[in-house]
Amino acid sequence: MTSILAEKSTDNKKVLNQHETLFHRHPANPILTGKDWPYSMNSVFNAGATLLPDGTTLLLCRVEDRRGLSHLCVARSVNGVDGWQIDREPTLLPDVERYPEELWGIEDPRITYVPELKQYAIAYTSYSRGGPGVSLALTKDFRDFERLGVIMSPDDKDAALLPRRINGLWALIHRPMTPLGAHIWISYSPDLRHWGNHKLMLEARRGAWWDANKIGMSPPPIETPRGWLMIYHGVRRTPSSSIYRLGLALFDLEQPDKCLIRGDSWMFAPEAEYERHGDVQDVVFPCGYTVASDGDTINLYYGAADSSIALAHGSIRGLLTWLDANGHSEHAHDRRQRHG
Ligand code: BMA
Repeated sequence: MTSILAEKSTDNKKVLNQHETLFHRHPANPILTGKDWPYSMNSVFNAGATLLPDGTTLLLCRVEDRRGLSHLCVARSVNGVDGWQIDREPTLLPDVERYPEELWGIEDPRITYVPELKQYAIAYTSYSRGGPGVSLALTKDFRDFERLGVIMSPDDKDAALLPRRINGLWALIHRPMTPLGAHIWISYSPDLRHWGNHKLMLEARRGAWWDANKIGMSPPPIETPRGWLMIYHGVRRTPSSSIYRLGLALFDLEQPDKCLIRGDSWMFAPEAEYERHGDVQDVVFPCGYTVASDGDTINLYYGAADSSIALAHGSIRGLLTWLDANGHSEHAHDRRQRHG
């Protein structure tokens, strides 16, 4: 990990306002744009990601058409960087006849491989007349999909299934909007269809914080020996627009609503031109990652300014070390919120 300012200083001395670079942007960024697409569309962004058994990287990309409605399209690459084979036609289109909640499109898929089912579970946003809700689909091959329909009614999004049951129940992380704000919740189900036992997992902070008022899980959480490591986005509203930045939090493995540590500052933010300017300015929005064979290197795929897909790599160990140095237990945070 390098410190940007330490790099610049001649004697390499640590300076006070240094910050660490946890994710390094790939020099080929953005790695996928609308120009790469084999059919007419507006933009491509916010892709779910997974590694197939043969090592191929698969991205399930959100493609927005020229009406403004989104569908999903698969892109495959041997090295996860270039040489993308993009499906010639949309892979998963809204099916409004049977799933009217998909009326205004399907967006922002998060992929989880579920060993017990030997299938991939895709949690995605279905944009209904009543607002965005969470839908679930299962697939073995990203060609045929079994839809389970809406599992969290609007207004709810930013969802992913955990890869295994917790105490016998499936667990879904999601972000319902409530009158108290946009916070991250976790819910449980015996059968992936009926959901309950809803628990608040992580609250948006308040006031001037970078993650005040509106947060959401970004890619599915990363399972580490120390807990579920979550990359989440915080939305800072400014007088002119919003800034989507990324932070980190760690949750108990067997009781995932229990937050162990939450980072104070953001750790990744729009800086590059393709992140700052596009259809929606100042957005970095990862929906997926792959982990390299060393078990530590994480390749984060993120939508940039709602206009392209970019890649950055980091180290899972590095993220945990940063969290130890730059985070607090939620207990301490609650105390500060009350008194601060
Ligand atoms: C969020 C989601 C994302 C989008 C982001 C910025 O609410 O809808 O799909 O990338 O806004 O527009």
